[in-house]
Amino acid sequence: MTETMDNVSYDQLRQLVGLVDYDSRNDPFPVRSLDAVVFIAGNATQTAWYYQSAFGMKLVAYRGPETGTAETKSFVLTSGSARFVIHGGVRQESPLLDHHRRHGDGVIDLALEVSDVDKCVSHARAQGATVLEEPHDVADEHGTVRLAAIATYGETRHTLVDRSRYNGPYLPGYQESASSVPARPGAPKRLFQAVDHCVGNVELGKMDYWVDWYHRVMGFVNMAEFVGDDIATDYSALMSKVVSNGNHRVKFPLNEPAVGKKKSQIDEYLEFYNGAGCQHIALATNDILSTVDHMRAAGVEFLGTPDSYYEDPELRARIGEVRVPIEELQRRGILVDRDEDGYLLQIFTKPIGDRPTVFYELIERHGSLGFGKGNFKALFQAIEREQELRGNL
Ligand code: TYF
Ligand code: FE
Repeated sequence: MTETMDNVSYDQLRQLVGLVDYDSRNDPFPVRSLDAVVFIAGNATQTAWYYQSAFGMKLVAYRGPETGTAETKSFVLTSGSARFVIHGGVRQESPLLDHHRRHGDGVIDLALEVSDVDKCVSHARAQGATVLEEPHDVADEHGTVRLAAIATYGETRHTLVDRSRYNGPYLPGYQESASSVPARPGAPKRLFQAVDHCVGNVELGKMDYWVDWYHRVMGFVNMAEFVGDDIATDYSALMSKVVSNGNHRVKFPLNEPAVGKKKSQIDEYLEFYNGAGCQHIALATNDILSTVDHMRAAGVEFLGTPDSYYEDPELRARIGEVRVPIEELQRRGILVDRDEDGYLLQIFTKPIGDRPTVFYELIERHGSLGFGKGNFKALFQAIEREQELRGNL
C-alpha cells in the first residue's frame, strides 16, 4: 500500500491525512485509497475552470463530444493525490441531467481504489448492499481497468476501481488534457495534496444505519470522534460519527440532524439537496495559511471566526504552541484544535454553489487524528449565522 499519485509519498500522506498502521490480511473489503470524487455540475466547463483557478487544480484528462462521447462532458482534475471528476450534460438524454434536476451541483460518486473488485463486490452483496454495476473490464491502448459500483446513501454511489493494469490518464475513453488556465502568480505547485475526508448527510434517525452499513459492507471501523445527543441539542443541531478504512486513508463522517431549538443545518442541506448526500470534502494541505490566502485572492469565501474565539483564555491554554503565532490564524479565521495526539488547523468555505449544500474544509494536521471537535461550537455558530442570512433558520 505504498503507491501514491503525483509524488505525494506514503510518509507525506501519513502526516497529511493521519494514517495509522493496520493489518490488511483479514480485511474483507480492502480499500487502497479514494480514487476520485465525482461531481455533476450544471456547467462542467465552467466548474472545471473554477477548480483550476480557485483551487489550483490541474486538468489532466477530458472526455466529451470531441472525443466520441456525445451526451456528456467530463473533466478530470488533480492536486497531488486528490482527483476530482466533473461531469456535465450536453444533451437532454443524459441521465446526469435528471440527477442534477433533483440535487443540483453535487457529488454523485465517491470512487474507491481497491485491489480486488470481485472480492469486494461479492462481500458487499453477501452483506446486502445494492450492486449497481457488476464487475467488468474496460480497456483501451493504455491497458485494462476493472470496475463495479455499489449504492450508498441517497443517490450517491461507490464505484470500485482496480487500475493496477492501466497507465492512461484516467479511464478508457478519456484523453490526456492540459490546463489552459494559468496558475496564480506566486502560487505554490499545489494548494492541497490529498482528500482527508468526505462527509455524508443522512436523514433523521439514519446515521446509525449507515455507520453499521459501512461496518458490514466495507469492513470500516469507527473512529473515536462523535457528536452525541449531549452536545447535539445544545448548539450543534447534528449528530455525527466517523467511519474509516483500516489505515484511515479513507474517512467518512456521517451526520444526521438533531431535533433542537433551531432548524438543523443538516435539515437545510437535506431540503435543498432533496435527500441524503455528500456535504463537505476536507482537503489536506501542508500550508493552510498560504492555501487560504491564494483561495481568498481568487474569490473563495470562507466562514468568519469572531475575535472572541482567539481571545478565549481557555482555548489559548488548551492549544498551547502551534507552528505560527495565533495572530496569523486570527487574521485568516483559521480554527485550531488539539487532542492527545497533536493538533490540527482547519477552516471552512461557505457553500460553493447555488444551493446551500456542498462546501469545503481545508485541514492541516500535526499529529491529531481528529476532526476539530473543540471547534464544533464556534463552527456551528458560524454556520448558523449564514443559515440565518439565507432565511433558512
Ligand atoms: O468533518 C467533521 O466532522 C468536521 C466537523 O456540518 C463538521 O469537519 C461536522 C459537521 C459539519 C461541519 C463540520
Ligand atoms: Fe470535516
